[in-house]
Amino acid sequence: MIKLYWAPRTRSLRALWVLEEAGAPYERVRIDLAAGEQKSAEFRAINPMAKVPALTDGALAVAESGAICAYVAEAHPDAGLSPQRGHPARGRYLQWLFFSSGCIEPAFLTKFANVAVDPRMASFGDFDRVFDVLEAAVQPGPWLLGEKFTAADVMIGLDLHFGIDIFKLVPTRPVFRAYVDRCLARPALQRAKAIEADAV
Ligand SMILES: N[C@@H](CCC(=O)N[C@@H](CS)C(=O)NCC(=O)O)C(=O)O
Repeated sequence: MIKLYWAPRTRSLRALWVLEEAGAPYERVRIDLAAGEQKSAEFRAINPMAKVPALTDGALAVAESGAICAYVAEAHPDAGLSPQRGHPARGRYLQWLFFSSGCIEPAFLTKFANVAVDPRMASFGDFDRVFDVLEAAVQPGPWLLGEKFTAADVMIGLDLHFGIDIFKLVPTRPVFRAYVDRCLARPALQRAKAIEADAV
């Protein structure tokens, strides 16, 4: 059975959400970050980066929330969270899965740190380009790939939710607001948030 190593109010929410969407049984193992449990040798054997989330499934271990989303989607094809190999939508699906760590997170970080980066050198170009491109991607809706919700919406939906509602880094645009609200209305995300809320 899948074991999710997680902590509340972290990027673990991505993993909780995708697992709830998949509807598959999983066990949660809470890592106490304040107590430094992420640095234990036991946990580092699962994620040498000493960060949550991380997941095991028998002998398999995977960390990085985007990779966890991809793994869960492929391990549970019946949930329809990823286009099959060879499907034309698979290219964009992979692109948006990787866009979070490749473009959105570094764009957030440079904005937080108020650091100017040459757009030709920065993996994300510049902050406005990232969110202009995302706006065009979510505009047709309801999801990134159209009618079908996928694991890529877990990554992008939470980035936009956090960027707009929590960090207040991304100016609210009507298209983003509507997309984030659709994400927040999903029962699986509500269950994931309830799991977090119950964890004191
Ligand atoms: N790139 C990783 C980032 C994971 C990450 O930064 N996790 C933070 C919580 S959001 C963490 O475990 N921090 C504890 C620490 O670094 O000691 C992912 O997407 O999963």
